[in-house]
Amino acid sequence: PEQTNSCPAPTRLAPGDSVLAPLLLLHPPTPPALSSCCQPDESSARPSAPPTEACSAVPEPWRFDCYPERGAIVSRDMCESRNCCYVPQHTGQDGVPWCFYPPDYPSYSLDVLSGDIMNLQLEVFEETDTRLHVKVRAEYANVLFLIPLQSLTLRGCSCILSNPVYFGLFVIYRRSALICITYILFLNTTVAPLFFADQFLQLSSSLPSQYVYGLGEHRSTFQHDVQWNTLTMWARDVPPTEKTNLYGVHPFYLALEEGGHAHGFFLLNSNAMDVVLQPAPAVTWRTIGGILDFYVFLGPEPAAVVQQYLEVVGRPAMPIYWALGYHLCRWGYQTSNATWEVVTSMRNYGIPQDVQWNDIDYMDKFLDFTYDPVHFDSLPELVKDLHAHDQRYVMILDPGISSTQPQGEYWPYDEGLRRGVFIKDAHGNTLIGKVWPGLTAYPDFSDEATHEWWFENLQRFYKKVPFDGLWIDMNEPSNFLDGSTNGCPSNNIEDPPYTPGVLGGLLRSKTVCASAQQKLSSHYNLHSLYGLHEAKATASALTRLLGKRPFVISRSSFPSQGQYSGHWLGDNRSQWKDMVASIAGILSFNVLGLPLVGADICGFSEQTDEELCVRWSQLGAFYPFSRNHNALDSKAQDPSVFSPSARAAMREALLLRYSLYPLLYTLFHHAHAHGHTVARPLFWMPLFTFSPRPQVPQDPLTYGIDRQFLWGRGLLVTPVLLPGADSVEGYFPAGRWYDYYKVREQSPLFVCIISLGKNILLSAPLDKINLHLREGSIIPTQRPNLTLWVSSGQPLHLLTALREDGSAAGELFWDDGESLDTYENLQYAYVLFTVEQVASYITVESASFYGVQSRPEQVQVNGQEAAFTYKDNKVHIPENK
Ligand code: MIG
Repeated sequence: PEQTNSCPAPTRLAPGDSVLAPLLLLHPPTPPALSSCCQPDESSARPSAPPTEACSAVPEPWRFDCYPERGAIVSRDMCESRNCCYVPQHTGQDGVPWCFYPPDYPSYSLDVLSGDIMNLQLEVFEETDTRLHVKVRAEYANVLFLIPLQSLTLRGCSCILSNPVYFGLFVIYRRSALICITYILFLNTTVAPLFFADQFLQLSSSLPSQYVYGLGEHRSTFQHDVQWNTLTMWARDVPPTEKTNLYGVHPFYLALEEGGHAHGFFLLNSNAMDVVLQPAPAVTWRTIGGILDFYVFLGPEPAAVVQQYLEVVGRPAMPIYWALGYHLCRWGYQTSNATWEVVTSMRNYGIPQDVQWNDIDYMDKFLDFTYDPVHFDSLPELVKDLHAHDQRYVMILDPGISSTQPQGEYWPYDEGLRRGVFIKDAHGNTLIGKVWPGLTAYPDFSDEATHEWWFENLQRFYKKVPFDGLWIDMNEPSNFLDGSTNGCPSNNIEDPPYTPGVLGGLLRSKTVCASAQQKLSSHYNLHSLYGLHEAKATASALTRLLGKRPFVISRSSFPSQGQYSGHWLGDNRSQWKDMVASIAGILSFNVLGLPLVGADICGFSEQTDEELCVRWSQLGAFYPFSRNHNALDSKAQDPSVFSPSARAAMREALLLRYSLYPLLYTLFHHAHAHGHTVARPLFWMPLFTFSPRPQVPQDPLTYGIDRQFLWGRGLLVTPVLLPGADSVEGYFPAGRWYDYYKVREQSPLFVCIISLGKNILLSAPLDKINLHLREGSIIPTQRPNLTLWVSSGQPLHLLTALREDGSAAGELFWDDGESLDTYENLQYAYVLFTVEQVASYITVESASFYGVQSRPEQVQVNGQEAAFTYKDNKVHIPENK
């Protein structure tokens, strides 16, 4: 308690204050005895095992793993040498640790640890009414790597804790003040010991429920499993596999509480880590570097949690309009003419396509910034032709720069070497790995000088091939070797005392050495930031080059990525289960601030089949980022290769997407301007600006749904995810849901489902994806075209789904679709639509518009030129006989 004197009292609330507020307590539960963990030198004093009865009394869900080393077969001796409880489990009880911390953890030790830190500095900032920021670090330690992130510090306190005191840390309650005040515990870090050593930092906390989301990048259901589930984070090139670290790292979760309130937790840490979920429910963060720097977001609505998170890491960029069109890609086009043929047959069949892509096939010997002069000789003309049809061209770039070209013949390497832009090994020599072009050096994107070099490379290549956007792959960074051609040194960085459960067992597995040196820090700290730094360099180069919003799609990602790029979910397979998993992936990345996300439509590896590809194209038409992509040896799967009926179904789905573009674009605006999500789970409730009460999810049956999703608040997508089906069951939360097609056709027949919250069987023939409009929404649509080219000025059409009381609302954000910062520079139109009452007929007789700066050349009503008057900045359209 003495140590907490400089901290402010728990947040004071004014009487009758209905704002939910945190209560922060610094809370050492019982004065703990000095542990051997604090005294690593006194290892001669053999610790004593905790009493057996006390150990057995710890409920299984609450056993916190004291021997997390993967694959370790833990004996009693090993366990008790850490002063932990040893209770072996019967087989079949998977996951319950045999070796766990004793209930009051009076003492424990982790024998493999060195560099235990004795004095810690704890800083607690109440940065906003809904955001706490806590930093625990070594006192006066400024040598540690800190991830630079901007955020505003409003109020705070700082205190020094010495080791015996930092066992507990704190608990956070939510004050719930309806009739009488209750406190709901939602975070309690006193449930297990806290560790703070050089290469081992661990914090556990209880969770308020098993409803936990986020924690990317993983192949899992949207709601994470809390049955002893370890989610390891360390950027890795591997086809999406369950329980495996994947391409991106996002140590942020959103959790629901009793009653539907939500909070978020973000550990700002880039080191390899395990995040363990267990059925208590509880979470353990176990990282091997940096500091414990975390944020707690108080919601209380799920949407507000994401908003609050994005205030810290940055909101997603506003995409250029064509990013929302249909993208076609494959690995293995062989030639530019073969690529061109696909584009042509798509046009001939009248199937929408905005963007054509090329994979590494286009490169000369797989060298970045070159194209194959033989097989891709017509590439510049293809790009010209695309532009002439209002279409765009995107090509892949890998980070690996060939280091074996004859001197003077490959500028990217020669110049890169001259400027020192490549990652160095522990001895300061250029680190050499191996990727597609053979031996390669890796640009160090943590260095601004590398950004300039990258830009100049792009500028030179652009003169040959005027691309429109870039696809950055292999940026974990991926390496066909482990470490480098020279291996890696053996030391604590390469082989830390504790290695999280990374695939391959070693940090250097299929990447560069952890001990490699980058400008900002060692690769050990920067590894998972590689994709973020590359995306930043790429987006800024594109902006300089084209003067428009940059289009970048990145495989690896880290918090704040959305500011620079979108993401695709990597090397999935042409299987139904991969299609199912894509929805969870898309929902997760929306929560993580990367709404521009999609999976490879029809599947990447393996062979797709027509039915799967039709169903996938229907679902993919509702991915925020919609791209069909295929692996090298798989047979063609673009819409043009299928039977007339399959082709027609795919075309229909894409036309549907294109007709919904005004809605999709508006949703991206809200993501960019306000931190909203684009694709949402069914439990998400809208944030109403003037709502008196928080809109919290009320229907627990929706909490686990990830086979359906929403676009915005109003459009429900219910895809078929099984072969041979002509119907699909979907869940309809309470309210009215209007069949989209019947609304569109202005069908006089029954169009709406009035649900009390139930599963409903829907007809779903192969040419149809079910769509429903939630009551109260107005969505702007447009007549679809084969591209999204904004200036084509397709007419808009509003679809309105009234509530029972006759009200509905919606909006449209519209601008030129490509200029930078139109929102920030006020170069946009924002239109709100509202309907207040039921009326069978509304005839607008006349209309007046005030504040029109100059006399318009023409005014149209329902597409017809109309008579009007203009006077005193007022346009008046008189009654039209
Ligand atoms: O080692 O560029 O995830 O989309 O087609 C494989 C070839 C490299 C992996 C990407 C995939 C791409 C492929 N790339």
